[in-house]
Amino acid sequence: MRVVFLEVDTERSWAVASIGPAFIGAYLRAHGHAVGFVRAHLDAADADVMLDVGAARPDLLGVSLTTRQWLRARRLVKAIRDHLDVPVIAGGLHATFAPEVVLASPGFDYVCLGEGEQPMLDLVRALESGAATDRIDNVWKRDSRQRPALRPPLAPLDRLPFIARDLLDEPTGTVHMTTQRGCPFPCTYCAARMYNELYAAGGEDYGRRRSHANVLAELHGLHNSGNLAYVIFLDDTFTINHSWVMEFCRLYGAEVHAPFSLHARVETVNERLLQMLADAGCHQITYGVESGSERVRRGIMHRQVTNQRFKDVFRWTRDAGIMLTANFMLGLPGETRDDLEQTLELAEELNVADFGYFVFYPYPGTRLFTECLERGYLPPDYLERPANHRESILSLPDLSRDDIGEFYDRFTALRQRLHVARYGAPQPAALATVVDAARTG
Ligand code: B12
Ligand code: SF4
Repeated sequence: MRVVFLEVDTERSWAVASIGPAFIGAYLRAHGHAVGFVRAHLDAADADVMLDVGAARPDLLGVSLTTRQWLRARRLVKAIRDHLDVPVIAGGLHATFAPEVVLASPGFDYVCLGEGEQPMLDLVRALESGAATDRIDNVWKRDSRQRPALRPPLAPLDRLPFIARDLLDEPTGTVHMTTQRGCPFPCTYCAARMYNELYAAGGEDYGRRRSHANVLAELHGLHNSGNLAYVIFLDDTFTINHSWVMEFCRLYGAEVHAPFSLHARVETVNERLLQMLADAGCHQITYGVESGSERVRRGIMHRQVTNQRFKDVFRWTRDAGIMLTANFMLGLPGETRDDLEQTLELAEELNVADFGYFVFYPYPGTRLFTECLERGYLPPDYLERPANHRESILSLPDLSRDDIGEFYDRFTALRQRLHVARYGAPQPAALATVVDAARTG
């Protein structure tokens, strides 16, 4: 059977397509199925995407969904299905946490809840053999009333084939890697951690990490194919489990000679670990700061870290010779103008020239989403509105949309100011959007 994944772009600057299909595609190929890829570039008309999908001859069309991708994906799938008789399955975080909404939209036949490799293979096999498709764990068929059971997370992760990089559309030389799945932290705004909660409800632990040997084997393969200049580790928090990270540093430093970047939480690093990462080739780290108000971080975001910790870790990171990026969020429920002043102050004090700042958007499944829904902060048609990070979708009692917009503009001005102070020139527009596309975690 031939499965085609449709990547739905909603921004020009994303250099990489969704990772989920690259894992699933590799798994399907390893089991003898053909896999294709179509990217709906931002400027592409629906009719052209439809033609591209038709030309790719899918027997099954797969779409990976974040909340940001939902509206365009919905429109495209409807247009495709008006002309093409092909079953469609959606997966990813948005499909997992808003499955009823996805299945109620014309053109979507199945939704995959949670991890997708084995469920997708089971669906492909069932479709191929003409077997029933309404009893596959994790796969929710349209019109079947019962929510499917979840199978346990796939373990060990080393069982998975290396990702199908042709489905990632990554720039030559820059490779994207994940070494783990799941994040153990309790941040209330984060959609990624909800997989942990989803599986924990059934008594399963979603957290897993690949072995060093497995990660290194993938990197060696890329090196041998001449395609390894820079590695971007996409793990939510690369620096969990120090003994894993230290052994990684030793092996990577000795065997792989490509600079790399990663995401970390300040609670999970110390001076020694940062120095080891730098010695191994770590070139850049992105930290989520999110708020400069300890009250907001503790009480609303469930992050216990102090402002002083950010200052210390940022100094250690710089001392180790590693470049820094930081992300901030504005406009959470319960936040006030005073809190936002503190966030701006901390951003200035931390003095990071290239930081990301995002207006808070509540993702389905998260604790803050539920709170916004219950308190009536979300408009009733929230899923009909674009999920963007420049304007607030919420009606908050303590902050108006204009307040949030004002602080967003002040963040833009601060970033320009810090950039000019450091580099002597304003940040080019193209670079600004790349920073903007960074994750919010
Ligand atoms: C890498 C990454 C990116 C990359 C690639 C995006 C991607 N979707 O893979 C880039 C840089 C493009 C990116 C951009 C953005 N990202 Co991002 N990103 C991530 C990150 C850190 C890792 C994703 C990953 O590699 N996962 C590993 C794979 C194996 O897991 P997976 O994607 O969940 O896939 C599995 C299942 O979901 C399922 N599955 C997935 N797709 C499909 C499809 C089918 C057909 C099936 C059957 C199953 C299936 O099977 C997969 C394998 O088991 C996640 C955090 C996270 N842990 O998810 C945030 C995350 C996905 N990003 C997020 C956000 C907010 C953004 C941005 C909006 C940032 C911004 N402010 O501009 C943009 C929007 C991206 C978009 N296309 O809409 C949020 C999304 C929240 C939501 N509910 O929508 C996340 C969860 C971060 C967070 N902490 O909240 N991001
Ligand atoms: S924001 Fe980052 S650290 Fe917090 S739960 Fe999400 S992925 Fe984990």
